[in-house]
Amino acid sequence: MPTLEKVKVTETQFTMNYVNELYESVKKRNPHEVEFHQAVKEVLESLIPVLEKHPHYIKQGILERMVEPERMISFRVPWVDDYGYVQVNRGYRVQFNSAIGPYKGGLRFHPTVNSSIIKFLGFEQIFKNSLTGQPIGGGKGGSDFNPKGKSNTEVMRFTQSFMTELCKYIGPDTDVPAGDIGVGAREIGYLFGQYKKIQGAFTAGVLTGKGLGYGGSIGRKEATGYGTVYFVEEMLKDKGLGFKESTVVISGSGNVSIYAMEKAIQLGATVVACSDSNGYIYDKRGIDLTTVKRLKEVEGKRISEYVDEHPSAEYTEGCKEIWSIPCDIALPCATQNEIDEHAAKLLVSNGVQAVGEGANMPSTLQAVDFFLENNVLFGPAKAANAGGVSVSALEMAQNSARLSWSFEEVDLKLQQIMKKIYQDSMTAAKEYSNPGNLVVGANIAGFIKVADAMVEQGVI
Ligand code: NDP
Ligand code: 2IT
Repeated sequence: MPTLEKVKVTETQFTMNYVNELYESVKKRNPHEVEFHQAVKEVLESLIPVLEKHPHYIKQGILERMVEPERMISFRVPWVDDYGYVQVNRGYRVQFNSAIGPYKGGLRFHPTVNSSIIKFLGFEQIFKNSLTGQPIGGGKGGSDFNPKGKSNTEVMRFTQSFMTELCKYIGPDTDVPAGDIGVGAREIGYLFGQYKKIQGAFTAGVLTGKGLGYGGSIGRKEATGYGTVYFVEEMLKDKGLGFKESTVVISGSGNVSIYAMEKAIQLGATVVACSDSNGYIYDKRGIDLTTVKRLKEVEGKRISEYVDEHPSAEYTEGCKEIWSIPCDIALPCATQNEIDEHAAKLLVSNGVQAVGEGANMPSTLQAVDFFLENNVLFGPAKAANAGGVSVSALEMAQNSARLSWSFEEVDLKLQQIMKKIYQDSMTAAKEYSNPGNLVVGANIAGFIKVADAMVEQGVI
C-alpha cells in the first residue's frame, strides 16, 4: 500500500508532468513566439496547486483551451504617406477568451509588434480582466506601424485603414479595443470616427479611452498609473510602509508612467527618475512633472530635452541603467522585459522595498524570481496595472447607461477595485500555500473565475 505521503508526491509529479508537457506543446505549436511562451510558462507554473486540488480542470481541457486563442486575425493595412507612396503594415487582433464577457484589451502601434507580442498581451489580459471583477474577456491587437516621425495626417490615414478592416470583427458586445503603447486619445478618436462612418451609427461602447466630449470616461487617462500606485500602496500598507517620503524610480514617460508619477508625488513620494526609449533623466531632488507632461503630452519631444530646462538633472543615453538608481519603490511603466536579472540584482542591492508593474510583463521570469527570493514586495502586471482596463469597463457601463460619472466617483471605484484585486490575490496565494506571493495569487484568482465559466458553458 502506498503511504499517503507517497500518493501526494505522485499526484504532484503527475500535475507537474502535465503542465510541462502542455508548455512544450505550446512552444511547438507557436514556434519563435518567445514572449508568448514566457507569459504562458508563468501562468501554468502558478496553477499547479489549483490543478492538484481541482483535477476536473484537466479533464475539461481548460488549460489546453485557454492557451489557444478563440480567434487570431491578421490583416493588411495599406495607407498613403505624405509623399503619395503606398505603405503596407500588418494589423492584428487576438480574441483570446470570451468566457466572462466580450473581448477587451488595447491596441499597440509599435514597430516591434508581431504575433508573439500580441498573443502574450492577449493571454495576460484574460486573467487581468477577470481580476477586475468586471464582465470582460481577454483580447489585444495592434500593428507594426511606427507612429514616430509620422505626420498627423499619416497617422490618421493609417488608423482609418486599420479600422476599415478591424471593424468587421469588433462591436460593443463582441470586442471592445482601447489604447496601449502608441495608441492614445488621438488614435482612439480617429478609430472611433472611422467606425462610426462605416457603421452609420454612433456606437459609443465599441471603443474605450474616448475623448470626454463623445463618450469617454473621466479618469480613464489617469486610471492605469493611479491604479498601479493604489495597488502598491496596499502592498506597502501591509508592512507598515507607504509612499510618503519614499524615493521612486518610474520608467517610461508615456500615459502609464506620467499618471503613476502624478499619484506617487501626490502621496508624498519623490520621483527621482523617468525615461523614454532613448534614455533616462535623474534628479535626486525630484523630477518636475509639469515639464515632463508638457514635453511628452503636448510637444511630443524626447525626455533628453528636460535637462535643458532643469540643469540640476542628468540625462543618460540608453534606458536600461535607470534601474541602477537607488530607490525604495520601482515602477516599470514602459515595456516588456525592461527589468532583467541584472537590473533586479541592482535594485535589490540598492535596497528596493517594492516593485509594481505598470507595464505589461516588464520583468523577466528570472527577475521576478529574484525579487521574490529576496522578499521584495512584488506587484505583478496583471494585478498592478489592471486599473486601466477596469476604468475602461466603467466607461462601457457609462456608455450603456448613457450617463457620465464624476471624477470622484470613478476614482473611488478605481481605488475599491485595486484594493479588491490585492485582497483577492493575497487570499488565493494563501489558500494555495504561497502566502504573500502575488504572482501566484493573481494568476490563480484570475484563472478560477474564467475556468469555472468555461466549465459551466460546456465544450465550446
Ligand atoms: P505610451 O505609448 O503612452 O508610452 C510608452 C512609454 O514607454 C514611452 O515613454 C516609450 O518611449 C516607452 N517605451 C516604449 N517602448 C519601449 C521600448 N521598447 N524600450 C524602452 N522604452 C519604451 O504607452 P503606455 O504608457 O500606454 O504603455 C506603457 C506600458 O503600460 C505598456 O507595457 C502597456 O502595455 C502597459 N499598459 C498600458 C495601459 C494603458 O491603459 N495605456 C494599461 C495597462 C498596461 P518612447 O516614447 O521613446 O517610445
Ligand atoms: O494592457 C491593458 O490593460 C491596456 N492596454 C488597457 C486595455 C483596455 O481595454 O483599457
